[in-house]
Amino acid sequence: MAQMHEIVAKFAIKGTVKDVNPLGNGLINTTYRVVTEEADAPDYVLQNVNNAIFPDVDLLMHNIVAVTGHIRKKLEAAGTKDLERKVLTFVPLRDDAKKYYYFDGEKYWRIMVFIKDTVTKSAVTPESSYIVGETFGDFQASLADIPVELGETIVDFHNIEFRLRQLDEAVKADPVGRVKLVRPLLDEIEKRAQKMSLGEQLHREGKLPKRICHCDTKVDNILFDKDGSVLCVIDLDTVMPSFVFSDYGDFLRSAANFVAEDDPHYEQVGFNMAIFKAFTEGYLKSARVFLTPVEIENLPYAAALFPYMQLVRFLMDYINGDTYFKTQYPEHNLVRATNQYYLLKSVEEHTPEMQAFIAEQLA
Ligand code: GN1
Ligand code: MG
Repeated sequence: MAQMHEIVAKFAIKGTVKDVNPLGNGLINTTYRVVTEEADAPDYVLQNVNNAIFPDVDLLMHNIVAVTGHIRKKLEAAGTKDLERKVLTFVPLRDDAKKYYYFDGEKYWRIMVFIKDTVTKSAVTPESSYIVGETFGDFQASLADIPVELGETIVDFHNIEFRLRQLDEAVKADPVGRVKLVRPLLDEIEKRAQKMSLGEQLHREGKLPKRICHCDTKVDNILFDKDGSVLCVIDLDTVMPSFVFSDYGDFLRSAANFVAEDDPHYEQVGFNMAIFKAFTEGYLKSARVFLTPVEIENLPYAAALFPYMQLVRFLMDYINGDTYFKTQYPEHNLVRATNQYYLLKSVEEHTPEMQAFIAEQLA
């Protein structure tokens, strides 16, 4: 870990480094906890940003610093208590207070303050889903007036037409001979391709705006306090302009599945309407003021779009020989894709019920 200590030393942190230990289970970046000696110095989170996935780390850190700074200002203005635990704080370099990442010639590094006594979850209750819905509505609302323009950290990240084209290319190339194993799933994807491209079509017709969204609203990307209340949203690499569907749909994809996204017990996969209802109620409470009728009307579409998109992405990675998502065993991406397919089917079955619930909320 000697090399880690040298990297940490580049940043303007307080205190003396005692230890650097692995932390968390993200599929993309690698994360460490930096433990400091002194009681009055915070611990830190050191992260190596995956440059293969995020090609423009400069733009990415510019987005993140703008977003966290904007949220912090609003929390301050509102007199929020316990502010340090409600927004991430990134640390600049010791010799350049304007720069928030360090390139060691090979890898990109950044450091943020470690927030103490937090709980992360991969499952939520209806009660916490309501609060999370409200949180993401607030997150989008509070970024609506950010005074700088944000870039796309991954171009076309949640563009389903683009993802389908990528899948097509993977199938044509078939680099590791796996296409023959996934024909039925490819057929299921193809059947729905037109319908699932609705968001992009509406956008082309000028009927659907892009707003600043989080774009990775999994339950594990929220820090909760010990009492279950939401502290803050983390993992901001994908904060960028997108359809509000991204945050709404991607949260439901992870939270309203009865099982984890890589659970191979497909008969247990399903869309949890209690979570859907609580989350939607909370989301509409804070987001109603800025959502357009087209956005609201298509929330059930968003609930289907994200299992669909993740099915496409996991399957594409399986076909490509597991080059994108970290995997623990050879069929991991196929299991994930199949799981998402069953979730999609369950969402589709619940569409009329979702529509009725949303209409009821607005009445
Ligand atoms: C990735 O790294 P992690 O787990 O937060 C991915 C998301 C997927 C998610 C699926 C940049 O997020 O889009 O929904 O895995 N992030 C990127 O678990 O591709
Ligand atoms: Mg993430």
